[in-house]
Amino acid sequence: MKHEDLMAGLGSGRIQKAPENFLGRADIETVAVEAKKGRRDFIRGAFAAAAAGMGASNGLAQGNPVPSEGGDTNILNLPAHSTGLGQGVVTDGYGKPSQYESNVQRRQSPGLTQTAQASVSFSPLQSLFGIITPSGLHFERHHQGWWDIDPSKHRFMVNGMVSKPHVFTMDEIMRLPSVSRFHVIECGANTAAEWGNVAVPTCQYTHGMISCSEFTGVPLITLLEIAGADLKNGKFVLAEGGEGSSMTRTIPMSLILSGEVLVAYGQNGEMLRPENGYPLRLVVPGVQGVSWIKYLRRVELGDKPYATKDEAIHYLDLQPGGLQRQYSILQECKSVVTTPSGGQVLLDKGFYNITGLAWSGRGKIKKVDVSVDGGRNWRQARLETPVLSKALSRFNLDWVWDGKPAIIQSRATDETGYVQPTYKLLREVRGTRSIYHNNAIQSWLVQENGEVKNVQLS
Ligand SMILES: Nc1nc2c(c(=O)[nH]1)N[C@H]1C(S)=C(S)[C@@H](COP(=O)(O)O)O[C@H]1N2
Ligand SMILES: [Mo]
Repeated sequence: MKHEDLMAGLGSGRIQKAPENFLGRADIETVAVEAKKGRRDFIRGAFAAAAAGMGASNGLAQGNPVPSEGGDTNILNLPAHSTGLGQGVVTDGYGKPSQYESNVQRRQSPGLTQTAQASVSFSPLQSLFGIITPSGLHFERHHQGWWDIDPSKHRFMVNGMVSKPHVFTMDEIMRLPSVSRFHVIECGANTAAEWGNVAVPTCQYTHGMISCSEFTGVPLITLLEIAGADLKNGKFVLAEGGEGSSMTRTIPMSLILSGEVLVAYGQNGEMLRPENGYPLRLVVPGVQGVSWIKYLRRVELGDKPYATKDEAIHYLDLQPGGLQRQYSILQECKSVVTTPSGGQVLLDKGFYNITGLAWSGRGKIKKVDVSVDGGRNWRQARLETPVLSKALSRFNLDWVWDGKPAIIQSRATDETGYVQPTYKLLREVRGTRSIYHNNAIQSWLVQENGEVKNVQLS
């Protein structure tokens, strides 16, 4: 984009935020109740009502505009913060976001499940920058509720095909040589609702079961070696969670031998959050979220896959011919445009920064192409640094909206050359009745009135 174009566009390109930025908790509950009664269109209606009722309270300048006749008091008069005394240090021993950002929240999808202990909350992707998910906005997936476990009593056992079975305390683990790495975790069921057709209105709900953090911990291989693991005959590790869900997953030894799998206690520079497995969780880069066992209490080394309940009857991919695919643990290359995205409203013609996220369970992102005409023409987006393996990557692209309908898509390619598929291509192979591993290209329709809608192209 040329400098003159940018300057000409200043003052235009305003965006109204997606409705979850101003839907209150009570509104969400009403939506959930109505959805339970089978009123599927109610969700959409509630979002529309919230959008219509949005006032200046959301902290946007468009609710507090610069008067065209001049004389803007916001620049002419000195505000209190320019003349008075601010607040002192340690007003809050653990800082919080601004009061004007209080609607940036992880949220439960209205009507998705009736039990909060066996549910999901989605990260507000449309409100985040860069690649790191603030820990308080990390998505959550619990099968049996979350706990805040006393680390002094937490134990981690290594047994199975090992010569010296060992029970570690947290102190022991945290004394060992540690590594810190940035990785993305995506639930295998991310975007699950969209397999058959468009189901949810905004990218928080289409793609929000994903988060990216810096994790700190000890490579699992180190702990196995301390326990005298039989690395010649041991081919699989069973990892077990400590809370009531008895979440157990088989991890192939090949992933562990590379040193990539971590027994982690740190997340974004501090201890893990209780919702994310405090005090110990498994980090399995590139692999679907369910294998990232939280409240990790045991690993067992064995010589074959364990076919646990969460591998034999859940987390299967139903194929078009009726067969079930098992152990499809890798998260393939995928991307999503987070702005403009569903529920947002473009208020002007003119310059917009198209931005989004891309990732691959196979390694680094090589490039992201963006289309604004439903896939006829593509332009390569700018990949922002750092571009890390098995982590989120941020892309940006300049765009001038001419006020006509536009269909915005992103298509990611990873370093292995794998290209993110269209819905048409994915459904040819996988059918429409799957739950997991939907990595299709997402389409957002910008309508002439500026409203952005979730659509699927056939
Ligand atoms: N112990 C335990 N570990 C677990 C789960 C669980 O319910 N219990 N859920 C799994 C699933 S399905 C996902 S997607 C991730 C979610 O991790 P998060 O809640 O930190 O986002 O944790 C996995 N590990
Ligand atoms: Mo998950």
